[in-house]
Amino acid sequence: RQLEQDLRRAEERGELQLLYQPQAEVASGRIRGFEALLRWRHPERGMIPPDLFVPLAEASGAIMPIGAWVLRQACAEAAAWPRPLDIAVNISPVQILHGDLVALVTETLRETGLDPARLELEVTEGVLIRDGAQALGVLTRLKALGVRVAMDDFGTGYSSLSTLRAFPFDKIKVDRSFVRDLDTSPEAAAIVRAVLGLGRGLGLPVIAEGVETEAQRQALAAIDCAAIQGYLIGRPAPIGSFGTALGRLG
Ligand code: G
Ligand code: G
Ligand code: MN
Ligand code: NA
Repeated sequence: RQLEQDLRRAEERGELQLLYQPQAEVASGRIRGFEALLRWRHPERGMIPPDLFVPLAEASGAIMPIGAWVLRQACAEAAAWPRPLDIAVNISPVQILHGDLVALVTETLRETGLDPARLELEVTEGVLIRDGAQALGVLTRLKALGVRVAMDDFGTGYSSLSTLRAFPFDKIKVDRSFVRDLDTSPEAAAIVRAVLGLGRGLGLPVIAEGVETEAQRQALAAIDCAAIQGYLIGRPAPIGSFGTALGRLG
């Protein structure tokens, strides 16, 4: 309860922070973009992970101002990068079902001057199941703005295949649970291969999340997975720590 009240004021007190995690091409190692990941530095409790406070914020409605802050902050920072790399932002189902996300994105792109083609919105499939018609309308209008939509945590939901067919996604992010077991479990490897085949068939790029080891990277390269994200490439960190990569690569 106290945490919920603190959360309402976290944004105006400057306690929210975005970390960035690089996304890279497998073959060249070249960084192509970053995913923005939200952190809350609570004055007494220290760093509170999003797994803990995002659900709270969704239940209380605080996710609306917080989500708006995340989008604005990520777009404003990306617009100032020396290279026009992609920026991926996680969107809560609550923002899709209860807010005017299309107006928010429109306004944020206008205010920050970010090229819409650089912005990728990450959506999990729960929202699509809860209210498919509303979600389809929002995603379609978002895409009309020129931004891309990625399906996050792919493979963990109930209806991934039909969801992919029914909604206008631009990218598939393979959940890290499959990547974790890639070099030890033939079943996990078969699933990742199947997702890559699905992506090829649908014309959608696939990125593997949670790549932690060189063995996993090589296993992915061997099955023609083109893009990866994970601790092997870089942990989520303040954008300043990628200064060289930002200036040198892209
Ligand atoms: O950064 P970390 O790996 O701890 O993220 C844990 C979870 O929190 C992930 O599911 C991630 O998608 C989610 N998350 C991180 N940042 C944001 C954000 O800005 N908005 C929303 N809605 N979820 C986020
Ligand atoms: O659900 P989403 O994909 O947005 O979640 C991203 C989360 O995954 C973040 O909390 C991030 O810190 C975490 N993450 C990113 N890379 C790795 C990794 O290589 N291993 C593990 N275990 N977690 C990772
Ligand atoms: Mn994500
Ligand atoms: Na994920």
